[in-house]
Formats: sequence, C-alpha cells, structure tokens
Amino acid sequence: MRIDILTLFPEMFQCLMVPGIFGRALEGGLVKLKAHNIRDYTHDKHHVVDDYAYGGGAGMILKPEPIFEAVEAVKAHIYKEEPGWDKFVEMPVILLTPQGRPFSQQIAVELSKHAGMLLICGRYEGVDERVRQRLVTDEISIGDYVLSGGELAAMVLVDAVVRLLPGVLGSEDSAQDDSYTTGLLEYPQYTRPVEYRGEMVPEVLLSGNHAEVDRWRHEQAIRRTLERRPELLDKVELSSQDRELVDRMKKLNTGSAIK
Ligand code: 6GU
Repeated sequence: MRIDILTLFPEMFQCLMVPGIFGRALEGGLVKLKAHNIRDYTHDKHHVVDDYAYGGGAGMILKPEPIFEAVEAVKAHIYKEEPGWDKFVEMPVILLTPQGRPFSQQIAVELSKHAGMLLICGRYEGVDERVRQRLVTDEISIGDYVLSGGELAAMVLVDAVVRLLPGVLGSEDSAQDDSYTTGLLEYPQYTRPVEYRGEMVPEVLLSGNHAEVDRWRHEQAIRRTLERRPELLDKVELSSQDRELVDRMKKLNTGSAIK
C-alpha cells in the first residue's frame, strides 16, 4: 500500500520508521509512506499556509490553495511513478478532523483494501470548507477529544490499517483474534512465572486441555466485554449458549463492576 500524508509537520512521521511491526512493513516494501509538507506548495515569499477567518473569530484557517495544489501534485506524481495507477484507481482522500466520522476497526479494514490513500492533517482551528467540498472523499476523527493537529490521528489510522495488510503480521500475531475483529474484548493473558507476588496463573491454563482452555478464554472474553463495554455485546454474533451465559452473568450482577 502507498500512503501519502499532507502535513505542516512532515518530520513527525519519522517516528514511524523505528523497528517494529510498522518499520518492518516499510523496510520489506509492503508499505510506502511519504509525508509531504503543505508549505512546499505555496508560492509567496513567506510560504503562508493559513489566514484569518472570514467573519472574524480567533484561530487561523488553513488556506485552500496549497492543499489543493499539494493533493494534485502528489496524485500526478503517483500516477507517473506507480505502475498501473491512474486517475481511475480509486484512492481515498481523507481529512483528519474532530468533525469526521469516528474511526473504527471496520473502517481500518475497508481502507486496508485500497492500493493507496492520501491523508490530509487538518489543524484544530480549521481548514477552509472548500477542501471538504471539493477535495476530500472522507473525514475521520479518532475520538471525542481535541488534538492540536491531525498528525497523531493520521499515525493512529496508518498503524491500524498497515497491520491488516497481508504479510505485515507474522502468523504468531495474527490480526484474526484481535479484540474488535472478534467483536469481544481480549481474555486475560499470563506468562511465566506461575506464581508472582502471591497471584497464581489460573489452573485451567496449565492443564494442557486445549478445549477447556478455549472455553475458559471465550467465557472470560465475554465476561470482560460485559463488564467493560457492554454495548459491544449488542453488535457481536453470539451462540445461544453464549447468550445464556451473558444472561447468567448479568443475573449474578458481575456486569456492574470491572473485576
Ligand atoms: Cl482527526 N484531529 C484533531 N485535531 N483532533 C482530533 C482528531 C483529529 N480526532 C480526535 N481528535
């Protein structure tokens, strides 16, 4: 996948180049990531990218011209450089903004199917509305809190998407069992030692009985989801047995507190 990011702070994306899952994907050529400076697409002497809001008010607004020109230049460059790409290859152009639709695993899965995406990092104070009207195909927010710019949000999105690409995760850390892929939160995990500061690893995990282990984990995942994120249970498909389990847990009132 090819990922192009338009930002006023391209250096921020250097931090993705560290060793790890993402770094491996970059090095192995599974992902090509380029951060472009919007400022490079200005034409005036002072490289001005923002201006006062019409109608008044505090906060500077990102001007439309450098963003339009940056998107057009980057697209033209991609069509030239990437074999098989042209303007008919659908490429999402995503504005990262608190006003966007809430990011989710489902959106990450959708985006991971594209050959490329172009991310525009907005600034909290605002982006000229014509960028929304004429340039972007999607607007995404990563949660209900305010960041000073879209850069960190873009990194969150990029990480969630890239780890879904075929070949990025080894078989040992498959994305298949992820919370939010199964629709349930993860069950509790333990490693050695078997006793630590008086706390024991649950007996069943030491038993070697895989069917029992699977059953325990599944129950724990349901319990944890019920306790912490009950609203997720409404969206996931559960067997009638699991539904009964949930009802029993609710009756025992274990659903009220995080344990
Ligand atoms: Cl995408 N941008 C900013 N500035 N703040 C956010 C956000 C994005 N998502 C949550 N908060």
